[in-house]
Amino acid sequence: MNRRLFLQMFGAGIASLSLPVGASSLPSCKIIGIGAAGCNLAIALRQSNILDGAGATLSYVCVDLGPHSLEFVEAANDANPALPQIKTLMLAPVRAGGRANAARAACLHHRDALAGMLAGSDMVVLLAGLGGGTGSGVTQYMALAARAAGAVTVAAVVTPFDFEGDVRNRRANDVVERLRHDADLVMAYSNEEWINRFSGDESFLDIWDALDRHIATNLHYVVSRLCTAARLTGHPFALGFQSV
Ligand SMILES: Nc1nc2c(ncn2[C@@H]2O[C@H](COP(=O)(O)OP(=O)(O)OP(=O)(O)O)[C@@H](O)[C@H]2O)c(=O)[nH]1
Ligand SMILES: [Mg+2]
Repeated sequence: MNRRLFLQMFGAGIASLSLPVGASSLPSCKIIGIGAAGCNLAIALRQSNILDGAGATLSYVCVDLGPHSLEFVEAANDANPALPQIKTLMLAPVRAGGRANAARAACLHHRDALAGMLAGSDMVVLLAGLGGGTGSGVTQYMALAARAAGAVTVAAVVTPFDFEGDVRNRRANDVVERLRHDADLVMAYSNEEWINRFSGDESFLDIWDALDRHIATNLHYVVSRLCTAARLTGHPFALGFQSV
């Protein structure tokens, strides 16, 4: 992990996280993929099995405003029926089409379904690509809703390439800043910085697959540390990430 990613992962404002779980039960961890990139990340995370040993009871759900990404999720469920099934929730039969406000409005319209989805979760992991409409709008809403539900909230988000333009990049950076206030831990990964690590011989898909694996490995670290501390102490605990 390079220094910048490390700082983004464990950076300013993240002094501690607490998870109110008794010693007798495993904490419940809800993994929520949002929008196209978030659905892809959730599918990859489930496929990797990497969180299975983290010490949490896992459940997966993918949220989008239209059917397209959710159809991929259903196909991934069908392709691997032995793995935990990812539930799907379509917030509205329309696409945000780059409009984060439309995505937030859709969340308000479906607020009861979203609150029901979060109820009883000790930990919520939000996965999304920022810069478009759905990931940007829904992730902000869900961070606040997860906090209101009393869950420790981790947001693992991807920011756009430079070629996607200033509007998308500014929107993504604004959302990252807001998440730093509204979520307990923000893991922000830049597609632009990630692609610059590669020589140029690799395909786009290989590069994104590698990023999926990198995010999954980091999430395993975060979720298992939270769960181990909960198991050992049996009462609310602090992870003690230091602000830098
Ligand atoms: N790492 C990674 N990044 C992705 C992937 N798909 C999209 N992105 C990035 O995520 C950003 C958001 O894209 P989407 O996820 O398609 O957008 P959305 O959240 O569905 O929003 P709208 O469709 O605009 O409502 C893009 O600008 C890309 O930079 C993916 O599979 N992996
Ligand atoms: Mg989309």
